[in-house]
Amino acid sequence: MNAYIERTIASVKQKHANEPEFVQTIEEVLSSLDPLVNAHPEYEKFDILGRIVEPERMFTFRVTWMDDEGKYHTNTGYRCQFNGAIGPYKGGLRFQKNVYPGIIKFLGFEQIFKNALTGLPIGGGKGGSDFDPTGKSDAEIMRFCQSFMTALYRYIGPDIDVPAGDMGVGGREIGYLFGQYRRLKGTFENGVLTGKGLSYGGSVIRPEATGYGAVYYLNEVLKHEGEDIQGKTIACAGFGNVTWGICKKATELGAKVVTLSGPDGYVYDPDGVTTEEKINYLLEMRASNRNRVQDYADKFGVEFFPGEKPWGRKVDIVMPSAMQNDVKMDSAEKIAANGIKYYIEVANMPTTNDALAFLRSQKGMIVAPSKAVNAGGVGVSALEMAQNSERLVWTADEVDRQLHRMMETIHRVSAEAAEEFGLGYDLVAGANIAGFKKVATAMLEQGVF
Ligand code: 2IT
Repeated sequence: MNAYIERTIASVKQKHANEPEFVQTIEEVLSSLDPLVNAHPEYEKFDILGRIVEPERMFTFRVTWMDDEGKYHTNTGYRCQFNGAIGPYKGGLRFQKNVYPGIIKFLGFEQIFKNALTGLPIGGGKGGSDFDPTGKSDAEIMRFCQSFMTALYRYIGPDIDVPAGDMGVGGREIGYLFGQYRRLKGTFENGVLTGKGLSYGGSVIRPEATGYGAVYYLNEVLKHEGEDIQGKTIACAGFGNVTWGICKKATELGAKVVTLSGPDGYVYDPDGVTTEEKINYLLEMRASNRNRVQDYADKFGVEFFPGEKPWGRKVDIVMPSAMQNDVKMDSAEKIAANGIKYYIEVANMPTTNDALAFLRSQKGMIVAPSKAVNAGGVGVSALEMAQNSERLVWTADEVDRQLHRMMETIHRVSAEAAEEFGLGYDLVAGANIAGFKKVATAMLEQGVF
């Protein structure tokens, strides 16, 4: 490997030994960049790698809130403004009890390159809190969001940093966060957040965008292989917003999602999550805050596998769409043994690095990386920002058309970047190279700081 890359990885490993997820993404991205860094000695001269692995700014803040019994609780809030070379920092907020700096940094780092791949002017950022929304009442969620925004509002803005949702943060939370921002600022700056409700500046298709975009990307891969999506079976994970969008679009195109998962296990529905009733039930399951996928099996009379993951199922396409490190070596071996041809990552970093390397080395298997596949979500967030700044509203057809084109372009640009360096149809390396190159160019042109 290029010596400058090796030195950068070694120094991140040493400095962030207690943040394994961050080290993992750094190793994954940087090790793809060998041919690019070899071809660009100016990267080392101006220390692009050393600079890009260091957040421009990252801070924590205190979030104290009152529960329904009048008891006070204090959580930690985070915002990482990782890289602003190509646009205002942009990225979601994650509310989950396991949130700590290593999670925020890995998500922020991935976000830089994902956002660059959208082709739109957005930098990389991420934030969140170790607040656990499970079992909280609506009033508790509101008070938490108000306290969170009270601490954060001075440091964000439509041209500074534009948060959105991620796990634990959906339309309801964005509404409370925006209400508090507006109350504190005294201006109607709705471009400060995306994923808003339609009544105050949200974009149509934003809730569907990540899942729709993932299926559009999948469709490009299938076209490249001369195959049709019609009739294909898909194993998904989770049952949240992203998986919901995949089920909707897959159904529309004649494919079917046959597995869903949760912390309690997975369900197998051989008929697919294809009816309106089933697809809508995913929303109900999420809104119930129970975080149990067994509810789906009970309701629709399908099999539930407690404590298991769906990756041993023989399907046409695997789309891990739940969370980081969901697919480890043991699951990867099952996927390979089943002869599955399409491994399409959806969640941020859903595969451990050893499992990812193993899958990429399988002959005939096509692996697509999440930072490309799930970029339609943040891409439509950028379209929401554009509508807000123009003070107008686009139609669903217009947004969907732009999303579709964006995903085609991301797939093409990734494939071309890999091809340029003689790597063949390597979508993982291609996405890393194309995303990185755009940000590095902007950094070089703006001088050293
Ligand atoms: O991981 C992601 O790209 C998101 N959670 C969406 C970020 C956004 O700004 O819409």
